[in-house]
Amino acid sequence: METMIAGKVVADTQADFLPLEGTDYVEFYVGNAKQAAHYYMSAFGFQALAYAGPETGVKDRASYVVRQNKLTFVLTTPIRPDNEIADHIYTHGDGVKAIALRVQDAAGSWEKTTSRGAESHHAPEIRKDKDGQVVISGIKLYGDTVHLFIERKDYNGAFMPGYVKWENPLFKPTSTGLLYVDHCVGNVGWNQMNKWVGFYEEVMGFRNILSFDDNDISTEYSALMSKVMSNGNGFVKFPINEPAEGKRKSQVEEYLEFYRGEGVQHVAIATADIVATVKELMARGVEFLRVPTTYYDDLLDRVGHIDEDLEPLRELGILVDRDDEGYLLQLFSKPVQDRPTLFFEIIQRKGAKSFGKGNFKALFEAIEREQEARGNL
Ligand code: TYF
Ligand code: FE
Repeated sequence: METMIAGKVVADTQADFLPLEGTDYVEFYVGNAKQAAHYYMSAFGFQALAYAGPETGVKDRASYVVRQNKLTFVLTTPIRPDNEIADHIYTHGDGVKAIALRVQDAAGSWEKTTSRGAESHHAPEIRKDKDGQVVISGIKLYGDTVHLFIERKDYNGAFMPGYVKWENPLFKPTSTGLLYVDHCVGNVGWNQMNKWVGFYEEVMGFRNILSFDDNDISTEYSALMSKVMSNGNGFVKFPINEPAEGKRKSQVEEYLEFYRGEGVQHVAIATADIVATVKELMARGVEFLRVPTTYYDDLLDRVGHIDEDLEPLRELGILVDRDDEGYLLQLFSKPVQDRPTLFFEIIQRKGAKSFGKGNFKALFEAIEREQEARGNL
């Protein structure tokens, strides 16, 4: 069998022992899930989907599930101080707890990964209701983050057993065109990148498709290193960043300090029309990083012909980069909570399978201006 990796045809050395169908959902632990759900609906254009909480027999938490196209977010908050969710938000603030991956066999996925060295989060658990069954298992990732394996072969309910359908016919914000998770990036500690690269290779059967060292990703001041891990079919990609020594504090160090440990740095979300999506997000109050307008002076010399008009890109601050296979457009939000931790990337791929290396310098300088304004550079 042959597989495309970063545009090159390579022979498969082994069959994919952990077939992943994509990201099932991302679960956030937050201080106020009712209000967070409202933010993702009103600002990002998600729809209400399902709810679990005291009214449905769950006594220690409330979870709101929102969905837009193939993108599903679960916003969970503790409603007591003495549980793992409360501890998580006390330490980390709002952030990503779980990246849930869709599989055909949640028990097998757990058995294979734990036998290859993953630490269990929880053994396979069958959840049933009148709409069918879902099997969930989980393994531990960097920091307090986890991967869940979700098997929902014949489940016909709103989300999964334990949740009830949740809707409000009076509040159905229009979509902003967000489609699915393109990639999720983790920030890990000093000298920890290769440990997690090894985890994805050995435990999950992923491959390292791209690497950036501190020479690629270094501004005048701070630095980081990054390796992109991809599963066999390329549906699931996890770049891993670690801080590197620079003149001043790396953005990854700032994250580690405020998140109090390793965790998810950004979730990149695909759109088919980044100009329309970003316009809509901005009009609803989502804040984005801005590069200087000089970025656009020589943009077309750098990336060649693009289908989009330059003017809206300049106006919105959208970044463009090209690789061997095509180009991509991307833009990064400011952190979505008061700690300088999690943010979102909006990405439109037009053939490119890379991550915007040509934008790193302009992007990281924009991030450093924010770090400086926070007094954290
Ligand atoms: O996912 C990526 O690799 C790109 C680039 O702190 C990037 O989005 C890498 C590190 C970072 C911000 C963006
Ligand atoms: Fe990214």
